[in-house]
Amino acid sequence: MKLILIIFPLLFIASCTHGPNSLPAKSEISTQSQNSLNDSLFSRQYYFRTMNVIESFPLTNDISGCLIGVLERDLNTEHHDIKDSIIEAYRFDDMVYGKPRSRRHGTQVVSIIAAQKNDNFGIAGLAPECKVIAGLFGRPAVEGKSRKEYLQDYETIIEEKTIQLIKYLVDKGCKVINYSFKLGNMSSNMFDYAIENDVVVVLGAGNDNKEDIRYEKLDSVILVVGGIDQNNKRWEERYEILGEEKKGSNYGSYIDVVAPANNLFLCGEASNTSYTIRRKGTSFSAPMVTSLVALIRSVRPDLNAAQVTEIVKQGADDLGEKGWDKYAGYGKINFYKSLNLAIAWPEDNRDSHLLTDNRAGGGVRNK
Ligand SMILES: [Ca+2]
Ligand SMILES: [Ca+2]
Repeated sequence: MKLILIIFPLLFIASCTHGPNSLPAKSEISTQSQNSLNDSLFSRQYYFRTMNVIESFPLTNDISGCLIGVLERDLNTEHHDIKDSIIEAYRFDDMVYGKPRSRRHGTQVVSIIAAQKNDNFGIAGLAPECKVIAGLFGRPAVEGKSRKEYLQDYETIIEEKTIQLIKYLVDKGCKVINYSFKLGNMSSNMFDYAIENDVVVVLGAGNDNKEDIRYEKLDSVILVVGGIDQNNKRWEERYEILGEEKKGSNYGSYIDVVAPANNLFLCGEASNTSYTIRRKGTSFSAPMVTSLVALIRSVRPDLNAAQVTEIVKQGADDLGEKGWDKYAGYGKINFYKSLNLAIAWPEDNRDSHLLTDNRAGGGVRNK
């Protein structure tokens, strides 16, 4: 069984200095310290340390954040920790929204990127300096359809809606788009409009603990993110449902980089002050990379998508066998190293600094 626990507001009040009725006044919000943040659950956000995020704070102090697009089913736009970061949530008239459960995944994903930082409350996002536009594809309407017909049509409809949402987010000016869903049988071309318009797309590799060859068709500018655990090993574990089913990060020739995928404390959908604990999956690794891409594009808006993705890979900390490998890609993302690389990236002859897929002494990526 999935270990999903929701901390409802009462429990949250008991565990935090500030409950929902005692939110900090603006004047109480202290300036950011070099080593820590005052968010109540910050001590549980181990990935700020393991991805060198804290060291990178001085590099992004005065940025004007770029726009981030997030594709989701739905989300809780009123959650206290993320509401100020979401400037729009686009919904279709002909899709179904509204069940609280359908808002869980989106709320969690957005909170990794955009939760308010250093506000004495909840968690800190990795890029709250940037604003989010959520493109929400909901669920297809079921009226008049059998379950079989619904399932047959599901991917076709979601693919069509995803293409429309990508165009919407790109035309709105988003510089990076997060897609924390399975590619399934949907076309790898559905991201083409983003690529043609120099927008970086970030995908989670999936949680099936296998090589999923469908990802091999993706354009090389798309970043595919695998998941690791707190010990820098590929995230992998066993659930016991109807016997034994193994779950873990997918892997293969398409993995670009990895980021933490387990034991994550995230905003919840149950109320505007709820949090979910110990969440897991590559759905949450992807928005960590999306956050880094957004910060890079904010400090260097002149760089193109290929250069930005290169900076993410070059700054990564190699894991496992030397060089690129199919489990860790180029390694674990490192905010401090990649943001420093971005700041130092030359303004002219930039393409001459692009890496090929051959790293000295390392493996060769097949994509
Ligand atoms: Ca917060
Ligand atoms: Ca490696």
